Amino acid sequence: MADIITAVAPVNIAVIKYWGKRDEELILPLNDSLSATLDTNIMYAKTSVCARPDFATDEIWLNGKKESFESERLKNCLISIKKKAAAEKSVNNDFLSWKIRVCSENNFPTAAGLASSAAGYACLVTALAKLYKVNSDVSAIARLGSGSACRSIYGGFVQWCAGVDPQGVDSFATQIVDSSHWPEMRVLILVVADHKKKTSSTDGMKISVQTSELLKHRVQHIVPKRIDEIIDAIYDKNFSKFAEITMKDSNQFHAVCMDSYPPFSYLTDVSHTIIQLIHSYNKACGEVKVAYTFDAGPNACLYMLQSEVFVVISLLKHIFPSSNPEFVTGLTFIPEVPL
Ligand code: 2P0
Repeated sequence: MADIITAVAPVNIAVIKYWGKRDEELILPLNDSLSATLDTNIMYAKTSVCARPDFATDEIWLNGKKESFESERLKNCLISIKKKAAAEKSVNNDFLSWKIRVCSENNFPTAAGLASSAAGYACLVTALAKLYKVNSDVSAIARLGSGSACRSIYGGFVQWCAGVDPQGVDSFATQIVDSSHWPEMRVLILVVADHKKKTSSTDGMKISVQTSELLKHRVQHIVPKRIDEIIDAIYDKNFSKFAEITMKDSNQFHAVCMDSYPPFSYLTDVSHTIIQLIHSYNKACGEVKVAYTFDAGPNACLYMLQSEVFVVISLLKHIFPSSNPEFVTGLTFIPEVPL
């Protein structure tokens, strides 16, 4: 019997956003980005892989549905892992020539701006690395599946360095601190909508790179400074500084979407209500206690310290009475609140 290898990978939520590529094929970004990887207790991808000599073709099932293996991104990940395994001589050549079966599922809405491709490709590459016994860094290979996936390879706070090399040899993820550095940090996910988004991240980025002057300014003059500042805030556990940078970067990313031509928007009225609510809450507290950030979708991710969780959830239940928060305890618990 051939071994079935299973891996689990969490989503990551960027506080300095990746938006825009300098190379579409190699998935090389225009700017560094930085995120926190969430615990695997609620939102994760799970992938099983298996290689056998009697499989005629490579096959993949996503969330129970058979999909084509003809995606360039998928093939690039498999080829790159096999190349690494061959270079490391970690398995024999016969094993490398066998076809594989992949079965992957997410336990959260796919393509609704909840970093599903990040968790999915990080998980696939981790499972393949285990299958082929690759021990070195595989974040650059996860990047070939989906840019943000490289950050889900590591836990804690993770930076994806854009790099300068045209072939991307210096474009990979590194851990800034592990999750034990700031154990009081929490993320609350507010599910505003779970339907598929109209403009995919990949398409949206292309439009922004071609048309947005604000994106050019952001890449050259804003992000490098913000990366340094947020790393200092993380090292110092300075929540209000961390939160201010996080919110400003989310706002600038969505401003870039509106500055693109034709413009597109991922935020809904509910998203905007959440933004105003958090600013009102912070003002009432007299200091910044909660940060919002939105990816390519309307769902809000709120960063806060453990001490704020109870009161913030109470406030959300008051403002959005139909919401039904789920509480899950753990080191970094992530209550999911459908609004
Ligand atoms: C991020 N996003 O840093 C940003 C913020 C969305 C908004 O990374 O084309 O799915 O596969 O590299 O990784 C979403 O982009 O795009 C993303 P591809 P990806 O998390």
